[in-house]
Amino acid sequence: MALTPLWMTPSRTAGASSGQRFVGPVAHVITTVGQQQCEKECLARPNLCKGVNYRRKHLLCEIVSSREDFESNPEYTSITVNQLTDETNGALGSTEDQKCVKLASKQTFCVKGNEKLHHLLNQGNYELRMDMSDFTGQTRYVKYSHVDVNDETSIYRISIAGYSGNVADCLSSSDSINTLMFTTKDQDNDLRSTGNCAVDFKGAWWYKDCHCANPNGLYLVGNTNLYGEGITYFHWLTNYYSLKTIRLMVRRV
Ligand SMILES: [Ca+2]
Repeated sequence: MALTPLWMTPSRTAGASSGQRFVGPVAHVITTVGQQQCEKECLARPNLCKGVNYRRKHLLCEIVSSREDFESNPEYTSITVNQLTDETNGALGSTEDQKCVKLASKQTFCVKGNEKLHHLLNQGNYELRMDMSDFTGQTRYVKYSHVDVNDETSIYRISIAGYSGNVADCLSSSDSINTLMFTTKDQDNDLRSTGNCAVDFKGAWWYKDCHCANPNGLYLVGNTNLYGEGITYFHWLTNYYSLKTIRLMVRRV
């Protein structure tokens, strides 16, 4: 695994506050973590992570992607589900690429966070594919023949159906995320009355009470005793195993 130490020197990882910000697609945002954990998250993803922008004040860790990783399956467009509000202080969506989506009509919409996803999916019928891998080289996938994400006024309510795959369904079964709104650390839209799932499980997602899959969880590298806080997929390796990768992709059908 080739690592470039320069990316991880403290002066660069503190880029957001020092003005040496990494620019590029944000592959992953982790909230309420320390800087050390943030750097570990990047080091654990040598093929994906170009560097991190860490915001001490907000304990916000932004994993900036080296773009190539997203081009391995040309049939699909990789998607990132984002925080809703941190963008206003510059933590997200700081580049044209993050803010804008080019539509088939050649128009370009420049929008924030999940609004971009909404505009992309709004162009037609899209399917969703989620590829997963563990640390022993095994892979699993699930596919949904329909996915749509409504706009900000609906708090990015998701519509998902038509499961197939080689591991049990986590997104449209009894643990369905269908019709749920998006929850972040500072926007509690989940169905858990006693707390915020994004805070409890260190992610940002369409949480119910709380999750069967946690694609934006912490990169805890395999077995963990932090229940459900990792990048988990319950029906494959339970909530006590943090996967190596979960990649969300969409394709127009
Ligand atoms: Ca709640």
